[in-house]
Amino acid sequence: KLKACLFDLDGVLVDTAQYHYQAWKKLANTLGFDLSAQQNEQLKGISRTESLNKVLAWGGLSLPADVQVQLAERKNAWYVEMISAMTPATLLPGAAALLIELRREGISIALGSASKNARLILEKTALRDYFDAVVDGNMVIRSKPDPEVFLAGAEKLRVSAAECVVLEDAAAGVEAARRAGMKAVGIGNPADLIEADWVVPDLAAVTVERLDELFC
Ligand code: G16
Ligand code: MG
Repeated sequence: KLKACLFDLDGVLVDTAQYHYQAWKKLANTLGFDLSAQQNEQLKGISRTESLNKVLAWGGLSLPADVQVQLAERKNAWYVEMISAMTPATLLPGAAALLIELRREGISIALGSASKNARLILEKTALRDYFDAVVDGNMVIRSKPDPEVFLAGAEKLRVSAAECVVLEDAAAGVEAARRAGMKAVGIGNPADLIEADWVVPDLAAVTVERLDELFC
């Protein structure tokens, strides 16, 4: 039975996946190459360092560690500038309505994000108070597709994995949910999220009743 929902942040509740893409693209462009939307798909849900490693590999670059640190910082500064302009109006369709319905129905809510900027986004969008627990990129060692972030969320909520649904836009996040033994709702294109139990275009299609049906 459904007891808890664990939300990914970027690309599920807020459209920051676009900002990540813009910032990585800008970084790639300054290094003399470009990034495709298909390549960006592979950056979703993975950590900043792992993302940089992929981007540099696509550009055929191998750079010293200190330069890599500077590049990751530069990308993050552009990204933070973009998220700093966010407001409570910048939520994705259906996000607020679903959080309100979950609270009303007594379903616990946790955040399971790979981002080290998650707290800033929650603050800017006034989302923090919806969450009974927050697990972000500062609190886990292994990033998605490792299940650590979601298992830590379930533990904080004191629910078992089998009672949880994860809402994720990234293939790596859907895989993390499956490996945690949780149901996974994919947000986005079914072709990118083949491992999900159910794929929807956005949270507007999700209700507590539909989530309950995943457990039948
Ligand atoms: C997000 C994004 C990833 C990003 C990661 C780290 O995770 O999907 O693309 O690389 O966070 O973000 P930061 O550089 O802000 O620490 P999620 O799990 O919220 O989708
Ligand atoms: Mg995401």
